Amino acid sequence: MKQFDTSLYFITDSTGLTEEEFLYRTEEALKGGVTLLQLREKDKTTREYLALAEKVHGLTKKYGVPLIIDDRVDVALAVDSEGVHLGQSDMPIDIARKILGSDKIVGATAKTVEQATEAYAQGADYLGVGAIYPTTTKVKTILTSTEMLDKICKAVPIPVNAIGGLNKDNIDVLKGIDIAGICVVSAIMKAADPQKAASELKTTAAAL
Ligand code: TZP
Ligand code: MG
Repeated sequence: MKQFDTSLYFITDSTGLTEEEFLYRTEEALKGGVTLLQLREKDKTTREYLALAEKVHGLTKKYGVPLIIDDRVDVALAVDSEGVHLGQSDMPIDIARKILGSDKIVGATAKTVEQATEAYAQGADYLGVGAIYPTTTKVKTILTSTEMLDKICKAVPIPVNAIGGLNKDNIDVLKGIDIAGICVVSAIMKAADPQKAASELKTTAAAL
């Protein structure tokens, strides 16, 4: 049975880190209580992505947290991750669903109600919506208003997460919007103490 909790969804970024530091920070985040973890690599070769995914999956299994692989259905299948996350220019959701079957988590990025309802109709299990704030994380994205986030939450019955520039001091703008959780990269990855950052974010997000 597919079970997942998107309340504190941590998306990794290994940019500028040694593998040892990256894995250490990732494990600290897991210790801090992240509920879902996405491995997101944009510049690695397939072989490098696979090797890192195997290592990260070892960590996520230790903490009972589902692993989502960004962009790559083949890498997700190869490491038997719990799911995959697909953007608007990645493999279409319905095709990924066909390949992965009903037990895997398939997440989608949506910036409009139309994209959200289409992703849901094609079998997406959750949506990531943003960027809510400008972000310094390597990403080609445009800002999405909290009004649009609210509309998307009302348009689909699956969990919707907010993403983009979020940290414990600015997520109050999400109050009153029916999100299932928040996705963060820098707020944990670049924190002086990723474990503490994750645990504080979890408390703050839970109070929204
Ligand atoms: N999609 C929209 S914003 C973003 C992605 C992957 C990056 C979020 O990173 P950060 O560091 O939490 O702003
Ligand atoms: Mg993508």
